[in-house]
Amino acid sequence: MTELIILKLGGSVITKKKEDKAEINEEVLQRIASEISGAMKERKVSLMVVHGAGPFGHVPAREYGLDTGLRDNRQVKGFSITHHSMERLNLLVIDALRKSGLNAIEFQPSSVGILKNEKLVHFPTRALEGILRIGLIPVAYGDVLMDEEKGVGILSGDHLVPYLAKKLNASRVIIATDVAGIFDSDPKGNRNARLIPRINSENIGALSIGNSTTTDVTGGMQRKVRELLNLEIESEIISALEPGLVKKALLGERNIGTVIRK
Ligand code: ATP
Ligand code: IP8
Repeated sequence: MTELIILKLGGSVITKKKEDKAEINEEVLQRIASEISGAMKERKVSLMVVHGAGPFGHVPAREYGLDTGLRDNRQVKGFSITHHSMERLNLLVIDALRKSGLNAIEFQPSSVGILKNEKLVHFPTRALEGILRIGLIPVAYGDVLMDEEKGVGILSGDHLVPYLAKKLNASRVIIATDVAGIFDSDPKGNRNARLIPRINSENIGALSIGNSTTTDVTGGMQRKVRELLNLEIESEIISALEPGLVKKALLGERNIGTVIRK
């Protein structure tokens, strides 16, 4: 297989997460899609996209308490509502990618994945490998899943990305979000926060990394960094709000955000 890149599009970029509204940022999403398309014309790589949820997933998941396990029947309805909302978002992302000429297709996590105590323990990838091999771009997302211990649970895109990167032997992971990378403290709360160009197991302890400032049931930035630090593959957190950076990252440019490597 050609070199594989996994690109995570953060919910804070593609949706109105700041306003807690289940709507997409249409212009930003279309601009990112055209950057991906531009990069794919210049460089032959396989690409898998995973996108986050923003309010499409986090708001109903919180409302129905899906992040704390299955306790009553009302949550079964919540499962269906949350998943359906994620499918709507997924379709909008795929529409944007297809409009830019990319052959993107949905890859639905809840129909194949199983969690155990919030950890992904089963996610068959044979179909995914075939899809990538013929040049399609599978687009997965954070979703509600069966959880063998808790009944139901939330699979964050931030958990799925490192899992797949390892299993599919990706060469690079790019996490596109709404800030320029990881700062020594949340840049949204501290104007003097400093961008940290590289994070490893030695300097992580000195940084104050928080959750998201909006509704987020999966642990926000803190979890992203923790998950990526455990990965043997290099990853980089970049801003997708700055035009051009997604394209640069896909073309192989490094050190444009925060590079994470154990
Ligand atoms: P989603 O989880 O919906 O896909 P996302 O991945 O785009 O969304 P968040 O999980 O909301 O993004 O994480 C991004 C947010 O993390 C930033 O908007 C910022 O406010 C917050 N954050 C907290 N601490 C830090 C830090 N030390 N450095 C950078 N961002 C931080
Ligand atoms: O935004 C969360 O995915 P994430 C998925 O990638 C749901 O953490 C359903 C809340």
